[in-house]
Amino acid sequence: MITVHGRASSVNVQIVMWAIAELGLPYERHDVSGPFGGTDTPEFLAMNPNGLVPVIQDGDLTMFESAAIVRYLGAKYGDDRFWPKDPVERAPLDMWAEWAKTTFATAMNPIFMQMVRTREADRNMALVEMSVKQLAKAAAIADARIGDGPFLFGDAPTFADIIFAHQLYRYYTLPFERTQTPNLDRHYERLTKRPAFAEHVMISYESLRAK
Ligand SMILES: N[C@@H](CCC(=O)N[C@@H](CS)C(=O)NCC(=O)O)C(=O)O
Repeated sequence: MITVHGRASSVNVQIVMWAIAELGLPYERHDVSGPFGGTDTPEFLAMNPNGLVPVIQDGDLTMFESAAIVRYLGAKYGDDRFWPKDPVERAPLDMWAEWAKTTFATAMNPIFMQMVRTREADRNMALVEMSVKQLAKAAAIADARIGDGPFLFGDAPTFADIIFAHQLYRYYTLPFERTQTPNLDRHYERLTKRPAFAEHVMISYESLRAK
């Protein structure tokens, strides 16, 4: 049984929950962080000195950093499609996973922080504009990679898909001008019909909105 500490509305908890669901693993999740608090206790800080979620416990292992957690789950529980054992086969998946975290998500984050977590009067719209431009470039790259898909690497989702596409609910629901990406649009449309994605990623962020 895997224990996940973190609220369902956190995008970094969502990536872990989606991976757990795709892998069909038993879990329990405790609501911690944001309105639930609990990240500044000595017990929590002993698990993650950053005071951030998610944290998982699996047997004697405790770990933080969402993408590292997805890689661990893939290596421990995934089949050879989800987590290729051969480093040469796995390398391109990991390349796209890393790109997703460092390029796509890095452009998404300021848009989310400004449009949801910042009151309208305080928003830095120059930062939003710059991030929207960066994101358009990244989305076009993802669009070309996905093509007919249905996933980044063929017919089944891998750890790279989770690390990339857990951002797509916010990408498609935040109010900003998206570039034309028909393949990515179809990819998202297909994901919305996937129970694990719908349950763990398509979660309203209204409770996070700055008032
Ligand atoms: N790089 C970390 C970032 C973790 C992070 O920033 N978590 C946010 C939620 S998405 C958090 O714990 N914020 C404090 C809070 O919600 O109280 C990861 O990927 O796990």
